[in-house]
Amino acid sequence: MLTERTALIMIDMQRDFLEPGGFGESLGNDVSILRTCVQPCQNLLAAAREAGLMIVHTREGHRPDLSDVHPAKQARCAPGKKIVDEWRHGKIMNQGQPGNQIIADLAPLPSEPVVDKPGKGAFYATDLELMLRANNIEDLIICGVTTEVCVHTTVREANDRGYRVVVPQDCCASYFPEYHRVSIEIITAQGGIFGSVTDSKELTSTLNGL
Ligand code: TIU
Repeated sequence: MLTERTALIMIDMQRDFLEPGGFGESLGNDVSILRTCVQPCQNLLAAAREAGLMIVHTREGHRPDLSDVHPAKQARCAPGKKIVDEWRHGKIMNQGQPGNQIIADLAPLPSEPVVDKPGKGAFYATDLELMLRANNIEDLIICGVTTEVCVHTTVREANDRGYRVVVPQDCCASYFPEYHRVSIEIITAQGGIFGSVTDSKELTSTLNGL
């Protein structure tokens, strides 16, 4: 399944979700829980680079003028901690701010595109599909945070667009371990209704053999 037509999509491994003081914590979450997936993501990223896969990073974030924030999304945020409000590390979930940057452990290389996305799915209102089509990509490895929100949404969007999707489960994490477990089960249920599941060890050993 892993070929020159496979791309790795790393979803929203940004400070806003993984470090204290950002969007994830503003929602009342313990962000340290997400650290479990960082080392597996590092291993997978290194193997994907070595194998020459196309690698795309995404970041969830908005324009400082708020012109791309739906009121429905803003309404979910606490007073004083709304999108682009100033908080502990700059403006929350705002493009260009410290919280919007990919964590240092998984910093993109200059050759790796970074897609800024205003929604939960990486295909919504972005040029991700154009990039994948232009590079003849048919198979996607999708991982990152959080499993049940941006990873799941992107997996479903990708499947509807005709991509075969595999999710390395240890390269994903949720603030709610139970939601992570169930999200992975949902993907594998019914014979893999919209994707399949693997782990970083299996993927990296396959990639190392390419
Ligand atoms: N809150 C939560 O679990 N996730 C998000 O808001 N965005 C992503 O999953 N990236």
